Amino acid sequence: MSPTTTHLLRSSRHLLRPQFPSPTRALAARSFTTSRPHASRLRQPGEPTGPNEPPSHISAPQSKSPLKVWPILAIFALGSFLFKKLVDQQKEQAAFKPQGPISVTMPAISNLGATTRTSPLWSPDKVTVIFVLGGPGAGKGTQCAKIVSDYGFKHLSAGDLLREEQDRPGSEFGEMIKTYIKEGTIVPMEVTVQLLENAMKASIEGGNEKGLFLIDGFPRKLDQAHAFERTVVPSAFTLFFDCSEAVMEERLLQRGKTSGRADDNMESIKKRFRVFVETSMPVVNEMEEKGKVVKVNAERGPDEVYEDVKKSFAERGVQPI
Ligand code: UP5
Ligand code: MG
Repeated sequence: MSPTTTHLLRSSRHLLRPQFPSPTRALAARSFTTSRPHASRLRQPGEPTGPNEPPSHISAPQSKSPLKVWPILAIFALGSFLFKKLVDQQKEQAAFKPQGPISVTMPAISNLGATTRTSPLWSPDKVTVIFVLGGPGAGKGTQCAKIVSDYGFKHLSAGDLLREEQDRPGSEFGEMIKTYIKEGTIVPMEVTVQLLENAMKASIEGGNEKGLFLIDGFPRKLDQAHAFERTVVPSAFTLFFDCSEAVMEERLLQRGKTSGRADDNMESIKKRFRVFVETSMPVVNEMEEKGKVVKVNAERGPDEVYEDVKKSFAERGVQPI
């Protein structure tokens, strides 16, 4: 028990003990002894209990005895003490309240370095980036796999990197990424740009000396496009796979039977389509205005689509290895 508690308990015990002034103490003692002889028979209603007590129908004069004040003071003191303890306890609990998901993740995101630079990490002479865009299920991943084997590019899918980070044990972004992907919305760009930069560095250090990258499913929002080109490297151009929603929906539902992807279901697919039109198409449009878009019809079979890809690469001066 703390010294304060001990002290308070001691004072409350002191408060509870009746401290009669001596004449009152004598009176109380006398009342007790003088009422004893009457205790042997039943008192009649209204009969005084002792010689000093008036009958009950005569109202007693207001007592000024401290006997009635001390218990009230004692209760008040104890009450204040308990109230103070309760307030202190609540203050303590508030101080150690665990932080919610937003206050935990957001400062960490704002501390990510990639998007805070004022100039690009690499020059486009040293590192070649081709953005690969298209609606969900347009065939970006399928075509990238073909390009890699013929052209020697390193394929980095922003979606795959996010899913890897989501599943990485101990990731502070895992839960957040999971929610964004399920809802088909765009993960805050600081996370995605940082993941891409890390993967590009690792690839260059691991032997991708030419620095050739296909960045698939990115940028899907204007802020991502601007941040990446400002702080990582300006892109060479964007390869855009043009496909109708009906075709994409059929492909995704088919893939959903075995993919295990949390967003390959009708509800998520609809949301992804909407986000693509509202958020990602403005990126394609802006790139097009700059003359940096290569559009390919993606509604045909994979090989036919790839033939067109090869032609457009040749037109842009990109040669197979
Ligand atoms: N298929 C492919 N081509 C075909 C063809 N020509 N004919 C017939 N079938 C074809 O293909 C999809 C399916 O279609 C496959 O079964 C394939 O065999 C068949 P795929 O090549 O996988 O298409 P792809 O365009 O890559 O579809 P994907 O579903 O991967 O596209 P999304 O853009 O939706 O997915 P991504 O992984 O890029 O992103 C997922 C989520 O991550 C986003 O919704 C978002 O929440 C998040 N995200 C961000 O937040 N930020 C980012 O920067 C990126 C992603
Ligand atoms: Mg893909």
